[in-house]
Amino acid sequence: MTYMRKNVWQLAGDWADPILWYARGVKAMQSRALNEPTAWRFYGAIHGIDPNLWQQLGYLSPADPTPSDADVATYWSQCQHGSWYFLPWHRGYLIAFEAVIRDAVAKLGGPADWALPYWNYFEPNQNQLPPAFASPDWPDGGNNPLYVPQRYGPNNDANVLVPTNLINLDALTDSDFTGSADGGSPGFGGVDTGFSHGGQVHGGLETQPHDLVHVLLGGTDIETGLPGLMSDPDTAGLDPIFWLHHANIDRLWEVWRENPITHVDPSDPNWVNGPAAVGDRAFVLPMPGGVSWTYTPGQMSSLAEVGYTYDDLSAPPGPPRVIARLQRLGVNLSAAEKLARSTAMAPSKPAELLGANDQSINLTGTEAKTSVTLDASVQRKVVNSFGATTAAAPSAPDRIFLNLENVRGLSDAVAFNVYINVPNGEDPAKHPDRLAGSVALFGVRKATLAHTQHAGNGLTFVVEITHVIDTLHLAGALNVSQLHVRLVPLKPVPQAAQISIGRISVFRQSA
Ligand SMILES: [Cu+2]
Repeated sequence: MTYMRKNVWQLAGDWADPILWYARGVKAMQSRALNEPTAWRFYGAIHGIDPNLWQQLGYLSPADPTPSDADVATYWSQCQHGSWYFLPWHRGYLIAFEAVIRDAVAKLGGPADWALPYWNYFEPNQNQLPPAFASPDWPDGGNNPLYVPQRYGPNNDANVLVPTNLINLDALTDSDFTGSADGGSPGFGGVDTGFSHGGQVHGGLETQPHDLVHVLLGGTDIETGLPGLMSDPDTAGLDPIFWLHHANIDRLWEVWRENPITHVDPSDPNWVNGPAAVGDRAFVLPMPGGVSWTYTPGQMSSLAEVGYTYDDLSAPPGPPRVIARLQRLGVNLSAAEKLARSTAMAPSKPAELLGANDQSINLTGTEAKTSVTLDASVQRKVVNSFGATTAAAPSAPDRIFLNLENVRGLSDAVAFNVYINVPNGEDPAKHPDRLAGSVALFGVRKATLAHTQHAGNGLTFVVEITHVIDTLHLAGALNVSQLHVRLVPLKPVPQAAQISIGRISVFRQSA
């Protein structure tokens, strides 16, 4: 039996069977007490829990029966972020959750082959929150189990949608699953870590679109300053839309793997066997009927083996980013394809620091600015890498990455655009060619508080700025001593969020 996960916007109606039965399954899970492993809130706590925040949001009360210490230690606070386990851990989480819902659906007389729909916000006219999640009412009467009031959207006005200009699928063209935390590409799937409930450097697909979508949907309650459920990893699993967002991220993993020549999952035993093989916590989830399921990342590598698929695994339209780049730099299509392939097959090179700003900066209000001073000798290597690309003998110039290091703060619901070299006094919004990328601080609060795994080091976000550097090169403006960086939040950042960026650095990585 292969279960089929379908596009939520292409079902037969707002309340077509897969979504109506999802709502009924969610309601069944919500009716279970907190200490039952297949309860809705138990499942949310597997992703993450902050008891204070849950209480403030009305999801925890002193009257709740607490699970045993053993259950808490085995199951709760397990989600993997900032790690090459991000994708496989969440795949298992979706599989187990889907089994729990399917079991509830079957017991209510619903379809035995029920599968979780996904939300592909990249599709034209499908970036609005699906209607079944937006209404307080539903066909069965009473409160809609899919509705939560704590979703504030990108403008904090409860219009919940994903602005498509802020998200992209660039990660799909990264040929390496595993990246490095040395300032270069963090890879498609993330960096090599142990068990990582909140790692420091987010991987490519995790940063974009995963983190952005979380924060854009969740937003902040402007009256209380509390995050929307989706904005914080400690509350995200409580929102029924979480599962449709993650099904889409999971689908994108499979879309990436559809290019089997250069896009392969890690073969390193530490990835394949997971953290339990080296004595750390196992990936283990409650299944229906009191069963507990332990899984490894290697077991998540094949959709055929886990028994489900998606109704659409097509790659996004247009040439892969790496080929489009080479063409823009004057390489013809067939040479670009050949070069992109040989580059993808080669092991990735270590990154080299090109420059950094000289002090930490705070991000409050509507903008923060800083300058990155470039090292002249390293810069010469970048310029030379462009010079080596000729039509007759093409080679791939360096890729350039901007790192926002040790980002700390108390609010995850902050997203901002990063611009490079916008002329002084001009509105960055009028210079889209200088937009390096968009970043959302999903997980920053946890990573800032000293009692957590990384003892307050904050998060590091890696933004590829190759396309902006190419633009400067083509305009003959690459040979400069400094890059000017402007961070422009989507909404003014309150002082109370205490967002700071320890260092902004720029790295080169040769092909
Ligand atoms: Cu997530």
